[in-house]
Amino acid sequence: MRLTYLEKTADIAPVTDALRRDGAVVVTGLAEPALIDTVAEELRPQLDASGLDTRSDFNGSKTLRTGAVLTAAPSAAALVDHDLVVGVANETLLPYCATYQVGSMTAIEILPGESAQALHRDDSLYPIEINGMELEIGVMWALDDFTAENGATRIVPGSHRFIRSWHLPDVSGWESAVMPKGSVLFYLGSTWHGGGANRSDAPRLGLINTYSLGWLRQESNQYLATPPEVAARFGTRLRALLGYTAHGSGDDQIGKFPGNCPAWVDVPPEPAWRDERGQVGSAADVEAQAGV
Ligand SMILES: O=C(O)CCC(=O)C(=O)O
Repeated sequence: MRLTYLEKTADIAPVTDALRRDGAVVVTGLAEPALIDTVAEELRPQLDASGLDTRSDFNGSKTLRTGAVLTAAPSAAALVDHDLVVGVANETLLPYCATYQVGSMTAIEILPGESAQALHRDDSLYPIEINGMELEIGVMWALDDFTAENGATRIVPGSHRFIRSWHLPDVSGWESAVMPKGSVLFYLGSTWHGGGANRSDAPRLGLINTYSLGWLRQESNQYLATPPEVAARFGTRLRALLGYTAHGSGDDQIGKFPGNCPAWVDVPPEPAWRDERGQVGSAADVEAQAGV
């Protein structure tokens, strides 16, 4: 199985279909180069200040990482809240939740000489697996050209169908998500993937945003990464995505907040994000079933 590449004009349906079928898909050239350059420039000081993490094998010792992306780079809002991303997340996650949320936002710069990151699945954070239910998706924006030499994300197409077992799966079928700057790689939380080795002489910068079911705890605390006074500068949909809204409705809300918060969203802008929880057995249902 090979990764599918779609044009930036692709609709939500073919992207979602390929994501569900293969566990990952690339849409090329989705964001304008000028926007990507601005995001990269805004991230630069925070990335440089972040320093190398020499303690973690997983994060790499020649890799810069920074969260609090929107605080450093407000222009990244256009990527986090992109219509295609939200459309694909709606299709993939809303069957299992009333609202979903940003789980993490991380700019990752793989420097020359870095070795390949261990392949992994992002949803192993959560100690449950429910057949057929995706807990999260990952969305990796290429802020540089991603090449096989500079550490393009490695993806194992089809690996979302691997069963979890005591034994590690055969992940030898990985493929580099080679894509020009401004492209985006979608992958399921259950898909095996990881950063590539950088054997080039230039860094590789990417921005990974994950989106997870709204009743799960966020991987990185977005209320601290983007505090209310910063979040309040962004639109309603993005604030809801950051978690400044409750999951569910009526008596079945999670994360509700009755106080004052400048970023709070009472009703998410997409109605489908908060359907009333189903109740069945009313007189109307009985009549409908009987075809009255
Ligand atoms: O940098 C990349 O291409 C992927 C990084 C990744 O998957 C991770 O750090 O969890």
